[in-house]
Amino acid sequence: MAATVFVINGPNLNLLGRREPGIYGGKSFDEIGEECRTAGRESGLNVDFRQSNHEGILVDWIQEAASGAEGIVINPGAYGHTSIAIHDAIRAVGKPVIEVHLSNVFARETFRHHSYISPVAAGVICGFGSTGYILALAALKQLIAARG
Ligand code: CA2
Repeated sequence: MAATVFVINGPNLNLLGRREPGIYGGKSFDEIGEECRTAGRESGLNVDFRQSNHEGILVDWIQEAASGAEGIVINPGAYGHTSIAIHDAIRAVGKPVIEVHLSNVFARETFRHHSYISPVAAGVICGFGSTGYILALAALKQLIAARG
């Protein structure tokens, strides 16, 4: 049976494709979601793709993954740079978590260079646009298999 994984997206990512294509690419949020679901189907993962602008909802979803998913891919958006609450939720979830950013945050403003998520993530992928989500799903699949 396909393992369920959550792909959790933070604030403003619902705007993808509408503005700043030079930084975040031209694909819409829905297009990236469809690509993730397709990649999941092809590799035996059931991808549950979500977005919220609210920190507490993101925390709720990470907690939900403890019983509802085998792993998480998260693009925390700007909350990655600020949120101790998301850091704590990931520490507690007991499932592998991979952090993704569309842009290369290290080639941008210094306030984007620090992440509260990276120290509690199994790995980080940034700078590859929407391909980063597909790479993260492939890596998560391996981490889940290795856990048995
Ligand atoms: O590169 C990424 O994926 C980010 O997580 C995107 C966040 C940013 O705060 C992080 O530093 C890096 C921002 C998402 C905003 O997305 C927009 C998309 C279109 C138009 C405006 C914002």
